Order: sequence, then structure tokens, then C-alpha cells
Amino acid sequence: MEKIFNERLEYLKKNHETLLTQKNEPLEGGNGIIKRFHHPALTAAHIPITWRYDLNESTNPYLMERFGVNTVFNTGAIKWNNKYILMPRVESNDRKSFFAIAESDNGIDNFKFWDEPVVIPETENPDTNIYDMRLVAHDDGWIYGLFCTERKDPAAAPGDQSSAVAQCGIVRSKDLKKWERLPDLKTKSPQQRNVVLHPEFVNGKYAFYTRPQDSFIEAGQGGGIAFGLSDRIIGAEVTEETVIDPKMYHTVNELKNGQGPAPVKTKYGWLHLAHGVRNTAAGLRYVLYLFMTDLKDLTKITYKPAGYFIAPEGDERTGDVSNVVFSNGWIMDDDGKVFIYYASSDSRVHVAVSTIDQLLDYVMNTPSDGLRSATTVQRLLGMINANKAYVREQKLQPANSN
Ligand code: M1P
Repeated sequence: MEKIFNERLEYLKKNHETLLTQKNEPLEGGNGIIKRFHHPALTAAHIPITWRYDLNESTNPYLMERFGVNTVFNTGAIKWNNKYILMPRVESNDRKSFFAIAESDNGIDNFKFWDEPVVIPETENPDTNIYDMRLVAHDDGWIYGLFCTERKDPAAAPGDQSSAVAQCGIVRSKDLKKWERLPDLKTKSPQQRNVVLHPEFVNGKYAFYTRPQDSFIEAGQGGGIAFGLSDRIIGAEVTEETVIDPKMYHTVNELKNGQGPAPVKTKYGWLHLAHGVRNTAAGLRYVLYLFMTDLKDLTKITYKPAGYFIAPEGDERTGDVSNVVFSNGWIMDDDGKVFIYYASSDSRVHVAVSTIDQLLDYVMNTPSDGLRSATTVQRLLGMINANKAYVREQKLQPANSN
């Protein structure tokens, strides 16, 4: 027995070490906007061995897994003490999600979980499930974490064990280790997911991006990314939600959408990353898109490129909930490099790298959705004809001369 135990332990340690020290190289090619990487940045296999195995041979002679982690996905992100910090949704085999922190020196590879998961204090109305953390360093000096708290719907019919109510939980910390739980955000919406705190005060108030929604899955009459203010953060309440980016017929966000991480301030406006959802014969498809809001009027969209910015590709397309990319974390470095952390198919975390200049170029120079096939063709013809003229003028060899 001792042999089995020791062999397994050696194998587990070696594999884990290999994974945690593996270099992640960018994929060749790409679209010139982002660089994707060969490997996911964070997976269930990154979870420490001490979380999964009882390492005492007398109580676990087969060295069997005692705590299974199903997936690690949708991650909050922040740069802290010069480290790239991720706070993903860790889902154990029992379907409960919780948070844990992993850090890396370069934001791309060698992410390693801290020794213990994060303890999120409960309110007097305990959460059944918590997920999708948005980390924000706010002007008031605190680091806030806004997340979804889910509880069984008290109005669920007898026998209905699925209906849930989703609302926004709020925690704050000064060291990312000890978290203080504040009362959940109050809004008029019966369901609330994808709530994000704006990093600056707006007219002396706390500003929130919300997503009013009628039911747990369906946006219903509500839907769209909304904006609202609260006088305070302890007992925060948004009494008026203004939808700034509504769901729209025949777009990537026709069914619903949601703010990703907190927006990033640039000299041209606030840069937002969001997810959009549409229905297909194969189920829901989640993609990411970018838009920009005015520096002074945060409810005014100034740029919104047509279509998606990141869609699931290759292996990203399959997982527990297939055909999904979702992002609730990005980090902008002082040199303008941007690390976009996105999860694929509710199963793993990836990183894509870009720069603020590239993202601004993409957002400000990609036309918005004309909402009809004819306008799409007109847009395409505009570029083809401009290219033809340019090639003629410069006496260049056309890229494809068929
Ligand atoms: O399964 C896809 C995503 O579904 C939800 O997002 P939304 O509220 O926009 O539908 C969330 O549960 C999210 O965690 C999940 O990735």
C-alpha cells in the first residue's frame, strides 16, 4: 500500500510542478487586436494538491481525491504589490462556487494559488452560491469585490428545485486576505447579475453598472447594461437604473448582455469590456465586445464596434457550458499593455494580451453595427474600394490579385 501511496504522491507532485512552471507562448498570427496563448492561464489542475488530497497515508491509503474541483473560470483581476492577481470562480464537484486567489509575476504564466481559498463572510441571509467576482480599486481607498450571490427563490413552486434569485454581494478589503462583507446592493430589479462598481466617485456618489433582469436566465422586459448611483456603499441602493447599452435585435447581444470588469479610463473615454448573448439552435452563444463611454457623461456610448471582439475558438468552444466566452477581469499596466482574462465554456481561464493603443484603435475605428445585411456589405465595399484605390495610387502589387 505504501508503494501505491508514494508513487501516486510523486506523480501528483511532479505533474503539478510541471503545470505551474510551464511557459505559455503566444499563438502565431491572430487579428492584430489581441494575442491569444497556447495554454489556458488557469485550470482546475492548478488547484493545490493539499486542497484535493488528504496526504496522511493512514487516513487515505489509496491517496484518493477527497475534494474534487470541477472547474476554474470567470476571474476577477487586479495588479497588487506588483503581482498579477486573479480571483476566479472555483466550482467544486458539489456544484458550489467559491473564490480563491492565484498570482503570477508576469500575468501570463506560472499562476499559483495562495495556500487557502478566500473566506467570504455571509449576511444574515446566507448565500447558496457565489460567483463572478469583479475587483475594483476604488478612489475611496478600498478594494471592492462585487459578485453574484444566489439563493433559492422563496416563491418557487413546490417541487421546483431550480428557481433562484441572483443579487449583487459586496465585500471589501485592504489586503485581499481579510474581506469585510457589506449588505447586498439593493435595486428595483428582481434579478441582478454582472454588477460592477465604477472606480471613481461620480458627483460624490458610488456608481454602479447593473443588469436589471426579470428572471434568472431570461432578461425579459429588462436587460441591457445599466448605470446608477448610490449615496453610500454600506447599505448601497440604486433607485434609478438607466440602461446605457440595451440588448438589440440581431446583434451579438440580442438576448442579453453584461458589463465585464470595471471600465478603464483612457484619454478618449472609458473603455468597457462586456459579454453579449444570443440564442442559436445549439443553445446560447456568449461572446465579448468592447465599447466606450464619454468621460463626462458615463451614460453616453461614444463608440461601439459592430459584432464581437472575442468569440470562442477551437478548444475554447467546448466545456461545461459550451460556446461561451466570459470576462470579468482585465489589468492595464503603466506601459499600456493590457491583459484580458477570459474564461471559455465555463471551464477554464485564458489570457489575451493587447495594448491600450490597439484597443483604442479597434474601438474608435471599427464602424458600429448598421443592423442590416445591406449596411454590412456597404461597409465591406467601402474598405475594398479604398484598398483598390490605395493599391493603384501606390502602384503596389495587390495582396490577392484574383
Ligand atoms: O454560463 C454562462 C454564464 O452565465 C451567466 O452569465 P449571464 O448572467 O450573463 O447569463 C453566469 O452564470 C456566468 O457565470 C456564466 O459564465
